[in-house]
Parts: sequence; structure tokens; C-alpha cells
Amino acid sequence: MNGYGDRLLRVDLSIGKISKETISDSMKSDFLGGRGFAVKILWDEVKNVDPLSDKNKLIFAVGPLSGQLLPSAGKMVVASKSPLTGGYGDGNIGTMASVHLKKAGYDAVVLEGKSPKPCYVLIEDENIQILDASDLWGKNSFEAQDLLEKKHGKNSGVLLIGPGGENLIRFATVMSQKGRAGGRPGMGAVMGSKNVKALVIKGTGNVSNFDDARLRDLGKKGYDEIKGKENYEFWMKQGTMQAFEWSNENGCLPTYNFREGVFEFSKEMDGYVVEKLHAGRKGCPMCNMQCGHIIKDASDQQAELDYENIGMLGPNIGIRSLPQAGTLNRLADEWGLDTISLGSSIGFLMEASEKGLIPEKVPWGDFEWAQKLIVEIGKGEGLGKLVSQGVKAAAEKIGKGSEKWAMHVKGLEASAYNCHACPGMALAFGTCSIGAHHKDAWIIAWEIATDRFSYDKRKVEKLIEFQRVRGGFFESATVCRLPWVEVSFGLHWYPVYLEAITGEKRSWEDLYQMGDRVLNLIRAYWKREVPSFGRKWDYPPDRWFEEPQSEGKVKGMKVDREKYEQMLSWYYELRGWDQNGIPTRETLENLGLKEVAREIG
Ligand code: PTT
Ligand code: SF4
Repeated sequence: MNGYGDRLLRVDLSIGKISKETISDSMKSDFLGGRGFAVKILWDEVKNVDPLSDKNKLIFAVGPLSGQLLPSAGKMVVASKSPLTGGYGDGNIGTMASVHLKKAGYDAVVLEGKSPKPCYVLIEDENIQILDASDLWGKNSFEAQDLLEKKHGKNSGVLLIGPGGENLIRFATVMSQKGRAGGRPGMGAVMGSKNVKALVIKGTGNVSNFDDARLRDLGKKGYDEIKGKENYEFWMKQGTMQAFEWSNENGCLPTYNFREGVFEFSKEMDGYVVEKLHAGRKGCPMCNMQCGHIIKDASDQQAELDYENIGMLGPNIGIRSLPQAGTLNRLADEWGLDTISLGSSIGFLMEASEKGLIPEKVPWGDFEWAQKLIVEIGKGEGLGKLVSQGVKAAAEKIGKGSEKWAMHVKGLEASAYNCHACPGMALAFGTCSIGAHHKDAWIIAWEIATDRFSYDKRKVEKLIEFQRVRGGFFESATVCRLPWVEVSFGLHWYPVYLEAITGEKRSWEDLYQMGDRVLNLIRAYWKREVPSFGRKWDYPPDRWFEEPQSEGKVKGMKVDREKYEQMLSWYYELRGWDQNGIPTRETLENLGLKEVAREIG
């Protein structure tokens, strides 16, 4: 089919076997690419295995839009059975590797087995090699990136892990280009468990599109439209850090382990401070909205900032200086650890210390402790060991009520939005397909702008609409959603792009259905892999139900449990799931997933 390489590259690391397989037409039309391909492969091939064993598989997948000369199209999905949650896990990373994989003519790479010694995989069009990585093992992700670029060229696509991944830390991510990170639920640990330090991809071919000239023209129009958007200029100044002030004003900034939603020092680290300290900008390929804002950090090195990173490694642990939070962000990148889970883990330890549940004195906002803890977590040593499997596991170990403020859903730590007074966002975290991430539905902005405190059915319907577009379409197409989210780039462009690429007309109606197929298959995967999976897995942390915020304009508020239950029940109804949250046979069959229905039935 036009727009695809039509091939899957399989690398069996145990025996060094390389094979190239054809991707079927039905796979492409039913699952589109990226996340859709990843979950289909996991469903078919990864059943009831230990995520860190050689039986698990690590998938890198692009979609028809990835790597094309289109707005923000340099993205790639990295997915696996998650060692952090035990269910489906993925992330969406912006990287030159996406462009190169496309040019090399592959839509997906599946790494399976386990290499007997540290290695990296080199993909140069048809030439695939498994090479020795003993000189790279142990290096941080910046050093290893430099070494690989020196060897294979500055522009090659590099996906790699830091020592966190090597040490199997359950929230280690895959890194790229010194500041892109993907696969929050431990995709870096899966890569480490296979003894793979990196993938280096160099493609030189051309993607065969249905109408290249039209695609070029449409792409140019898209880039021009983005540049002309009202919020474009402001976005270029602050990027995702523009959310910092907004979040604080609305009482949603994660503060002191999500206890509060406003931070007394927020003015010292918001987007305007980024503007003042601005020392450069970076981003993903194919993008004219480059959102990686660089500042000199507290150790006088360059750090690339994002709202989530600064929210979680700033107010959430009481750090009040942007350069200091920048240093923690950079350390996380070097070690290849997810900043969100890291910030949650450090916040958890600080709260545990305050409550006397651990002997160590770890004060809020202590920069020295925070740095020490990142290194200890990356090594899985000292106090860091307690949280190196995530806060859910840590709370299970120390008990004494800490489960209530271990801020996760399904084992994945919540991203940087405090939901005491945002029931819709609480439900978005509760029902996101990988755990508490805003990826599938960032309903919070819509919720605050419309009917913030309601628990009505319209909100649940809106949530599902977001999940279809974000978790279904953007993850499978595989392109960045930020042009649409941040500068209101029209959704109508995407079916038009798809048509110029594949030659096939697809309506949004049809793409919604594809999205539902992907999300239902993910849900079925959870059900199959996690024996106790069901309704009880779809709740945000107790803290948001039980302890009201004590400051800011939503002071005194918390999520109403009964009303949350009602929203969750509506959610299941609208999705065609039973009241335990499992897709019904009818729902699965309507989506063409008959075999799946039989297996989980
Ligand atoms: C994403 C999650 C996010 S979401 C952030 S900041 W964000 C954190 N970034 C990390 C980082 O940096 N270093 C690190 N060591 N860990 C990090 N963990 C966190 O990971 C990211 C952007 C961002 S920045 C967002 S919202 C959007 N996410 C998209 C998405 O999920 N899908 C999609 N189709 N488009 C998206 N566009 C935006 O991409 P995960 P990236 Mg990311 C330094 O990876 O696992 O999906 O988690 O990939 O290239 O860094 O782009 O305010
Ligand atoms: Fe990458 Fe940011 Fe551009 Fe999206 S907006 S493609 S995350 S640089």
C-alpha cells in the first residue's frame, strides 16, 4: 500500500537471526500504524510472559504519516508489555530514527529474545547488523549518543537507553537526541533486559506515496497555516511551559506530591522565566513548532525543559528554582529515566520521610537529596531502590496508608495535573490505556474552560472523543498532536494527508472506528495479561478523593467518589464494556475482533 514500507523487520537477538516480513493490507487498514501495529503484534505474539524476560518483545513502529514532510511528523511509537504495570505500555518519541526507518522501508522493528552480550542494532536500508556495544554499556545516554553519532554520522537516527534501562529500572525510557524520551512504562528497561544499548537507523530510500506533488503542496500549506496561528508566537516563546502559569492559577500544578495544586514559588519557574533564561531551542524532525526550550541549568550545562518535567521535578518535590529543576531534568535524561515517574517517586519519598515512615530525613525542596536520589534510583541502590519499581510497589512495601498517596493508576505514575477539582481529568487518568498519563485525553483544558465541576455524561462523551482522536488516531498515524492541541491546527488536514499518502479516502468516522479498535484491543490485552484486571484498576489515587486541597481557588475541593462511580459506569456503557470494564463480545465483534472476544470471553 502507498505510504508504507510494507515490511516488518524482526531481530531475534538470542540467535542473531534477522528476518523481513510483509505487513498485510488488513493490518494497515484496520490498525493504521504505530500504536495500532504495536498492540496487534503484542496481542498475537506476547502472551503471559514476564516483561523483563527474553520472551517479551520490544516494538518500534511508525505510521503512514510519520517521517513525511508534514507538520510535526517525526514521531515513532515504542511499545512492549510493561515491566512497570504488567499491561500494555508505550510512548511516542520524536526522533530522526522515525524518518530513517521510513526511508529504510520498514514500518516496524520487533526486537525479540536476548542478546548474550551488550549489543546495538544497526539498520542501514537492507543491511542489518547486531554489533558489539561493550564500549557503550554503562555510558549515559548523552555520551552514548555522541559516540554513536561519531561512528555512524551526525544525522543518523539513534534510539538508546541510559544506565537506568541497563539496570532494569521499571520506569526507564528509550531516549533520543539528548532530550527526547519515549515509553514511560519502562520501555527502556525492556531494551536493557535484552542487552540492547541502541538502535542506529540510516535509511536512504524514498517513501512511495500516492501523490507526492500534492502531498508536498498540502504539507507546505499546513506549515504555513501553523505559522499564521494566533498562539504560534507565544508557543515559540514558551512551548509546553506555557501551561505552568495556567496550571498554578487553576490549582492543578502538582505540588508536594500532589497534595496541593498551587505552588508559592511558581513565579520563579514559569514560562516567563524560561523566556528570560532562554538559551536555545530543540525539537523533533519535520516540526516548525520546536518545543524543547533550552536553558543553562544549575550546573551550567544545557537542559531541555518541558512542562511535565518541570512540574514533577519542581513543585511536586518542592524545588523552587528553574535551573535546579533543569539539572534534575538533565540528569533524568542522562540516566534515561522517566521524569514523571521520577518526580512522583522522589515526592513519595519526601512525604514518607515527613511522615516518619522511612528513617532518612529527605526534606521537601532539597536539591542535593534530589540529585542523589536520581543517581540511586538509576542504580537501583540505597534509598532509591525502594522506588525503582515505581510508587505502587514502594507503597506496597512500606504500607501504613502510603497507598493512598502513591500517585499512580495501574502502576503508572500520574503526569503533572492535580485533579482534586478536575473530575473529568481524574477519569481520563483512570481510563488511559497505559496508566495515569494525559496522552490519551488531556480533557483538563476543555473541562476548566467549560463546566469544570460537573460530573455529567457530556463530559464522559467528550473524554471518549478525545481518546479516539489522541489515543487512537494520533498514536497510530503516528504524528505529534501538539499542532492541533496547542495552536488549533485543523483536524480536517489529517484525512486529506492520508489520502495523498495512501490514495484512500478515510473519514473521521472511519478513523474513530479504527481508534476504537486499537483502544479495545489494548483493553483486551490488559484483561488477558493481568488476572485481576477490571473496574478496580480504573480509579485515580485516593488522595484526590479523600484529602481536599488547602490552598488556591479550588481550596477545599476533592473528587466525589460516588459521582466518579457514576461517570465510570457511563464511560463503560458508552464504550460498550460491561460494568467490570471489560469489552463485551458484541463490542469486540463489531470492531472485527471476533478472535479476541473468544480469547477473553
Ligand atoms: C511523554 C512524557 C512527557 S509528555 C514528557 S514532557 W510532555 C516527559 N518528557 C520526558 C523527558 O523529556 N525526559 C525524560 N527523561 N522523561 C520524560 N518523560 C515524560 O514523557 C514529547 C512531546 C510532549 S512533551 C508531549 S506532552 C506530547 N506527547 C505526545 C504523545 O504522547 N503522542 C503524540 N502523538 N504526540 C505527542 N506530542 C508531544 O510530544 P512518552 P518526546 Mg514523549 C526530555 O514519550 O512516553 O509518550 O511520554 O516523546 O519526543 O520527548 O516528545 O509536556
Ligand atoms: Fe516534537 Fe514539540 Fe514539534 Fe511535537 S511540537 S513534533 S514534540 S518539537
